[in-house]
Amino acid sequence: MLLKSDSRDQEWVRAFFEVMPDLQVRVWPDIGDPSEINCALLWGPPPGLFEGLDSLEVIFSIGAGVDSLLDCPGLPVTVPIIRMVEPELTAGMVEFCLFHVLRFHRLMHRYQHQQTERHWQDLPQVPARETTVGIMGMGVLGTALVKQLHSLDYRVIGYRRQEGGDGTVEMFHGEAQFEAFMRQTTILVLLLPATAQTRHIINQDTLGLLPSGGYLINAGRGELVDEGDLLSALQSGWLQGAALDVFETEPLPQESPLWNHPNVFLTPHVASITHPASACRYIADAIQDYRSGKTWPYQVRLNQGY
Ligand code: NDP
Ligand code: OXD
Repeated sequence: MLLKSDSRDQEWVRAFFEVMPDLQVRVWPDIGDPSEINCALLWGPPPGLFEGLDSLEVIFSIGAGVDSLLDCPGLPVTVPIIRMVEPELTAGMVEFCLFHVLRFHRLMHRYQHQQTERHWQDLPQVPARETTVGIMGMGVLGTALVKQLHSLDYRVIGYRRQEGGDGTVEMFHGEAQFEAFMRQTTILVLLLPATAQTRHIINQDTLGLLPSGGYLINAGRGELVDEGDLLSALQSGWLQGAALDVFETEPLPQESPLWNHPNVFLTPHVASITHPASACRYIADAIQDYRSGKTWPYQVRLNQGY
């Protein structure tokens, strides 16, 4: 196993040892003979990493998102790429989104300003069932979030490319239903991957479809949102607030006006992280299943915008 990690090399090596004690883990860049390597677990691979990996059979992504992997020059396109799906990563993302949904719905951002000004004024308490949370990106993370939002009685709607869904949530699909989805959404949650189709999917025009006074939570990727358009929508008051974990440029540049906006809450791409212990169990199970004839789980569909 070739490991190029997210700066937690030793934690990953220990986790692999617990789950697959016989596995030889070679930590980038000290990888020995590249032709002996048949699996890789990667986050942000540098150009040149794939050189000489002639026996590579599968690539696991440390992250749920595979955009940085797909952008890496020399990526072997015939080798299966497997997305990370593990319970702690999912739980962390659900917590992050839930926290911000509750913050906005219960107007905590406004009470926070009142506290700064030492002046209280009661604000309306709108029942959760009268607040519509719209989720774009109804995959592993979006679907897990729906369950928790429902348990708190929120009205949840979802948007995807094609018709489908498990029937637990009202779904909108395709370009034709996008406007209807946006017009009904009070709190928009982005859990989409960064692809050619999703770049700047949130812009002046699409923000204009939200009802006035809405909110945005972006935990997907920075590329999804045109930050200039987002700022205009916040400054005009069309959007009342935003919680952003991901940005067009990361780390967020010092000069970005987002830092100082009173109703914008920023975190440095930490909405959720992959936990090595459960991730290694996922990888071990996937390898074992594959060897016994099953297909790889969560394989990236390169030709479908994945
Ligand atoms: P999935 O692949 O399971 O879900 C993504 C969903 O997005 C798919 O179900 C797909 O649905 C939908 N989708 C893709 N393109 C479009 C489009 N053009 N329009 C509408 N829907 C689209 O991924 P995960 O749920 O596991 O993760 C989602 C993203 O969250 C990751 O790609 C990553 O960018 C981000 N992430 C961020 C983290 C952070 O810390 N900030 C941590 C983990 C993940 P369909 O095919 O039905 O259209
Ligand atoms: C991921 C991430 O994609 O942390 O998992 O961004």
